[in-house]
Amino acid sequence: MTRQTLFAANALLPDGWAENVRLEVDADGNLDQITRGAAAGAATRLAGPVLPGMPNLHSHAFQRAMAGLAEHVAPGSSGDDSFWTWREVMYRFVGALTPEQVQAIAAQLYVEMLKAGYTAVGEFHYLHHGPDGRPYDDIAEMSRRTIAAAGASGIGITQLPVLYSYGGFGAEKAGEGQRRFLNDPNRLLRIVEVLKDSHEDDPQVRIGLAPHSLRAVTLETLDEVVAGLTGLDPAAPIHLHIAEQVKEVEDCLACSGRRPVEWLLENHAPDRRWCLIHATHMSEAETKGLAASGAVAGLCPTTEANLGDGLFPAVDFLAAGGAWGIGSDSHISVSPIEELRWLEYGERLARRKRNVLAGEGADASLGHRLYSDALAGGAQALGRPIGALQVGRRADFVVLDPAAPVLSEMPAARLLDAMIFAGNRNPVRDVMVGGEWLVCEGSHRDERKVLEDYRAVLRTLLS
Ligand code: NGQ
Ligand code: ZN
Repeated sequence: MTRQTLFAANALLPDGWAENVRLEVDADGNLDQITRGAAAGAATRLAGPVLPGMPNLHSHAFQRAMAGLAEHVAPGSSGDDSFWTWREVMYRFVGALTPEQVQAIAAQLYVEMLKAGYTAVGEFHYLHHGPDGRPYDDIAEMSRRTIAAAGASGIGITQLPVLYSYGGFGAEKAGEGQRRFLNDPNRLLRIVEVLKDSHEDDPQVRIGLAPHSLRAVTLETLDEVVAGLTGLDPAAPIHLHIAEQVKEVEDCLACSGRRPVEWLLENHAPDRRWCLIHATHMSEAETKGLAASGAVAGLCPTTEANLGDGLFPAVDFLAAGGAWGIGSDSHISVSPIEELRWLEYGERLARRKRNVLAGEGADASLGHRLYSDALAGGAQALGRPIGALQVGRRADFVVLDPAAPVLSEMPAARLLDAMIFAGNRNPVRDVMVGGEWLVCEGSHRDERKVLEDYRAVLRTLLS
């Protein structure tokens, strides 16, 4: 890659919108100089307002291919569908997926993410083994597939191989539908190690780890795997699903006498390395405790709505200064706009108020607050230098379409409000990741071929 000099009439810098900004990108794809009030000179002029690309901190890539297939009443469920019946559908779907299919699905998903303005993904990856539960010859085969899809599409990836050992609280035996997921801490750490070796020098890849949920591990295996990861990389991200469903809270209470977040805070002191996915059901004390811990709350509002989880206590968590970011999780929607919009709309509907998450300041832009919080939390959770137009970070950014009707004549201070709350058309025009242009005028460089492969996979899966 050669050095690039770019010029934006408007760019969202860490302290807000700035005019006439020159962005210099070095040969490694990092921002190495940013000048406000600059002259365009010979720089490449960007077509519209420029935003840092959004990190997508929670993805189960394979689920993209089942989006829409669980939106009818499941036979035999007597109309009483829930998260738990959806999970059965998902387990059946996952039963026969091959590594090639997973790669093709992930490639399609990552292209869609880039076109929507996500420039990095946290892949919470638990589909490790063959359909009979036996590991592939290469223990990290499946993880390599999502990393390869990310590499080909150009999106940055934090691969989080998942520790899944049990079927429920109290070391309950895992079920048939979970056999492709299972590892003990040793084997999981081996996956982490081989992936780290393969991607040591790649600035687009970070390796962390994810205990699936408190349902799938015990205190001992959680300790063991976290200690092992810390030995390999003391700052590596650790993600964990927590307190998503009421039944999960009840089972945790029955087993340990503690609620899930309470249990984790007491037994494992999560810190800034941690990202707690969902954390939907928290008491006031848990909400304050999680905010104070420095861990990121990984919110996935469209999936949480789709699965009937409940509402995350966003008002209290934000008031307590908690860090948070967004993920598209099951990918029934792949749009940072929709995640941020529904985080706010959930609160409006529940409270019958408006501009609920805007925070302090009479003229505060709600859109700006949501977008910048999610950038910071997302970057922290993915453990990569992303999420800001700032020297030393990756050159990951999105150029908005100046011709998008909802953005017309909008002053910079209202751009993010309009983008998030006032339209359905994707306003992303161009996307650069790590100094490479991946999306130009709304199209990804490989989208045709990627879609063709994805269609072929779906034909097989649905026949
Ligand atoms: C997952 N997804 O691992 O894909 C989960 C469902 C579970 C979400 N929680 C399975 N959204 O939690 O057991
Ligand atoms: Zn998840």
